[in-house]
Amino acid sequence: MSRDLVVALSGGVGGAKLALGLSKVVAPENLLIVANTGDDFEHLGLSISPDIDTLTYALSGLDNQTLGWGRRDESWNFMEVLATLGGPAWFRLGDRDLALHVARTMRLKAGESLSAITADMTRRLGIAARVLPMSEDPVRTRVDSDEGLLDFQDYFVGRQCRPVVKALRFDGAAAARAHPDFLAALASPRLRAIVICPSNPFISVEPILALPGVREAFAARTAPCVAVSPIIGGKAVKGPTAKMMAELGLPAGAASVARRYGALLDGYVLDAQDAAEAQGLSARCVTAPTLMTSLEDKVALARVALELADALRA
Ligand code: FO1
Repeated sequence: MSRDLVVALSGGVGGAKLALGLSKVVAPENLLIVANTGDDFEHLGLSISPDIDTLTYALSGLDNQTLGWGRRDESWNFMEVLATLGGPAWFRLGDRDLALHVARTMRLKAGESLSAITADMTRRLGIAARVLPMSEDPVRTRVDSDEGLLDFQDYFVGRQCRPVVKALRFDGAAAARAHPDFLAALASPRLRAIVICPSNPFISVEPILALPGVREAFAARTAPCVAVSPIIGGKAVKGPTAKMMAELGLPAGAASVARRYGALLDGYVLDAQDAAEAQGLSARCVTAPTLMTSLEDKVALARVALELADALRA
């Protein structure tokens, strides 16, 4: 049986970029992209799954590359009128983006599973790879901060990551079931590689790892796990990763993320700027350009990650 199945863990903008790169080099039937749902929340009566949305838009080429979230070619009439009616305007939903949230909410209320809805919507948007929510059960990241216990989007968008993070909680994770297709893929004899995308480890990857059975599945893996550093030159490409590391008392830098993942990692891809950080890491390290601006950058980095995994498996 040939080992051709790639399982990618993704959240946020960096994750979606590498997922797009992977989707160009791995046949769609061999690529499973597991999406973090810890950022999900209910807003305006809508069930919103930001990391699924960011993946969906990136993989379908509909993403707003300036904002990093939401759609390109967007209009904001709904938000404009909502504000005049006294509705909350802090979390911005574009007119076209809104349709996705309304359709998802309607189908969830009708009893359809999040994974079935996601499979149908990504298919309709021309995406061949599989985007799979990490769980069908609710998991909610909450931020224990100097401004109190905050829902994730309140911290991330409402307060623009300003509060000082003391701890993160993944409410519901202990009772949630990792999606069975995710666990099955990790245990598959077809598994070629697990790729942890350059997402924020704390808010995008650790909610996935917090699901019962996931860390055990990683420990029993029969194929290498490779992570791509979300830190370049000691700074996060986007978002609060570096700030969170400082506030959580972790040394800044790419090596700190690899140490955080610990024994889950067999390989680690760092940016050339951080080559010195590879010293002393147990994972096999390679350096490569990890800033992804063009599609070519994303494809090249995906190839580096998979080549490292293939070398580790040889
Ligand atoms: N991020 C913002 O910084 N401001 C927003 O108004 C905002 C709206 C939004 C709407 C839909 C969606 O799927 C994502 C949205 N995001 C927004 C990004 C979101 O908060 C993040 O993508 C994740 O939760 C963190 O990775």
